[in-house]
Amino acid sequence: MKTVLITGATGDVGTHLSRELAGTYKLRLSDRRPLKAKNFVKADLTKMADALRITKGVDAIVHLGGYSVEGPWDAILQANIIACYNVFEAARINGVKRIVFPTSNHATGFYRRDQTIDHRVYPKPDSRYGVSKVFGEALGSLCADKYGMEFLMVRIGNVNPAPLDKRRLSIWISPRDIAQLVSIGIDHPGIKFEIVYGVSGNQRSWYDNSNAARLGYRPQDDAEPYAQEILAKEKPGDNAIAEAHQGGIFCTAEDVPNPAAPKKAPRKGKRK
Ligand code: 15L
Repeated sequence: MKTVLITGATGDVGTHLSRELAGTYKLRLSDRRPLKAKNFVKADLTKMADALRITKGVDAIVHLGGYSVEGPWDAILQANIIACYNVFEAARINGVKRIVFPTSNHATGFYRRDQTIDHRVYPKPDSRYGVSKVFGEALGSLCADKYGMEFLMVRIGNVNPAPLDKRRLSIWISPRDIAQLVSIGIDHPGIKFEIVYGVSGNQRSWYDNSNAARLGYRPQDDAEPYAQEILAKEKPGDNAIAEAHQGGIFCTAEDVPNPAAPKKAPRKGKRK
């Protein structure tokens, strides 16, 4: 059984993947935040020493750790650029060849919704966050060409048990479908550097995901059965730029609420 490191294991996607992949691989889970699990190792990946320690002796890495939405530049720089560099470099030093990198639909979020894009389009990030994902893709490409490392870049839409809104009807991916794609990334023998879209088989998809199909991806889910209920609830949007582009509000917002951020403690002495 392969030993697989999952960074960012306490996040939403990390939690889904740890559950879905538990019987298939020997998982080593890691995060900055604590997790009560025997196979957990705490690490701050902005520190190279931590990256070196947790990547030792694994067969593959699923590097989910990072800042997962638009936010302040320093947070993105530390979590998505410095930490990503440390993980890829630590993998190279420790001889770990295979990395699955969850990039994002926000690496290409400034493509319009009336366009269908495939894995060969040039990036059009919609945010600093999107730029940081393009950095990860570029660094992976360098490591593949220069050092013979192997990467599956999964431009994830939105992982959830069910799609959340109209935009997500086009980019949703179910937990079992993302697990299938990640398994392809870990096990497919021929991968050098590949980009795929992390979406289920959605009828409203904006992606030509033929590269994923070529690697054997057969999504089991489709957002369409949820469409009627979601569209009935959806109010017409008043942000024309967000509505026209695949990245939605990431195209205009300077900050998108980070569901993973620790809650602020209430100020002392403040009355209710
Ligand atoms: C992402 O890349 C984020 O990580 C996730 O939290 C969602 O916001 C998702 O994109 C999305 O576009 O819905």
